[in-house]
Amino acid sequence: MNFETLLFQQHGHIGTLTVNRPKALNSLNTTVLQELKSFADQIRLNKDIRVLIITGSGEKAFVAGADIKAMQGMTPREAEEFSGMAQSAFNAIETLPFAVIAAVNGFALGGGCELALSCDIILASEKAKLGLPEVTLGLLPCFGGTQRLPRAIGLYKAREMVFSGEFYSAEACKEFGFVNRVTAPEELWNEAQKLAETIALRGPVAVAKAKQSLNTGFELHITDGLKQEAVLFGELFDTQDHHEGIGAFIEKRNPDFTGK
Ligand code: CO8
Repeated sequence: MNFETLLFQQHGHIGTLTVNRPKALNSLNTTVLQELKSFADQIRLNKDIRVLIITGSGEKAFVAGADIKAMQGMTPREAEEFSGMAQSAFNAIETLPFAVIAAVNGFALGGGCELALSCDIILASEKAKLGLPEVTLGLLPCFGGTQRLPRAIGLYKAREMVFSGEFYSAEACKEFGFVNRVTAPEELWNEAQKLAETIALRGPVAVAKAKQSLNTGFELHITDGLKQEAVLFGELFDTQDHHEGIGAFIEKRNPDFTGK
C-alpha cells in the first residue's frame, strides 16, 4: 500500500499505521482523509491483520487536528462535505473487524482527538495533550466528536471539553475515562506493542464479533443488544477457532488460532 501521507508496516499479525505529515503536525487535509478511508477499505480485507496500531509521525503530535490552513475560504457546502469525508473515514476505521489501538504520542487535538476516539483502545504518552479546540476557531467538532465523546465519557464531561476548547493532559483524559493507559513517552511504543501482541494471540473471529457486539450493542436497547450478543455467540460455534480454543483448554496447551 503506497500513500503520500500515511506509512503502513506489518509485522506478523500486527499492523502499524503512521500519519505522516510531521511538518504540519500530522494535520488532516483532504489527501490524508481520502487516504485514511482508502487504507481502511483495503486493510479490512487483509485476513492476516489481527490488531492495528495508529500513531503520528515525529515526537510532537499524534494528529493536531484538521488542517486549519486548508479550511480557510471553504463555503458552507464544502465544509459540510469535508466533515462528511472525515466522518466516513473514521467510521471505516471504527468498524474494522479487528482491534485498533491509538498510540497517542503528542498533540491529539480536534480531528486528531476524534481519530483516537474512533479507535477501540487509547494509550497516551505523559506528554500528550488531547482536546477539542474547535470552538476557539468559531467551529464545532465535526469529525464525530460531539457524538463519540459523550458516548464514551457522558454528556457532562463531554460538554466541558467541547465548550471550553481546552487542551487536557493524558492523565486528565484517563480520569475522564477515554484514555485507557498513560505511559512514559519512551514506553508508549512498547506498551502498545505488548497489548497488540496479547490481543493478537486471542481468537480473531471472537475479537471481531466481540467488537461488533460492544460497538453496535452500545447503540441498541439492552434487550436488542442482548439478542445480538446471543446471535454473535452462536455464530462462533461455526468456527474452527472455537474448537481450537476449547480443545486447547482441555488439553492444557496454548491455543493456535487461525481466524477460521
Ligand atoms: N492545521 C494546519 N497546520 C498546523 C496545524 C493544523 N491543525 N497544527 C499545527 N500546524 C502547523 C503550524 O502552522 C506550523 O506550521 P509552520 O511551521 O509552517 O508555521 C507547524 O504545524 C508547527 O506548529 P506550531 O509552530 O504551532 O507548533 P507549537 O508547538 O507552537 O504549537 C499546537 C503546537 C499547540 C498544536 C499548535 O500548532 C496548535 O494550536 N495547532 C492547532 C490545533 C487545533 O486547533 N486543532 C483543531 C483544528 S480544528 C479540527 O480539527 C476540526 C475542525 C473541523 C472543521 C472542518 C470543517 C471544514
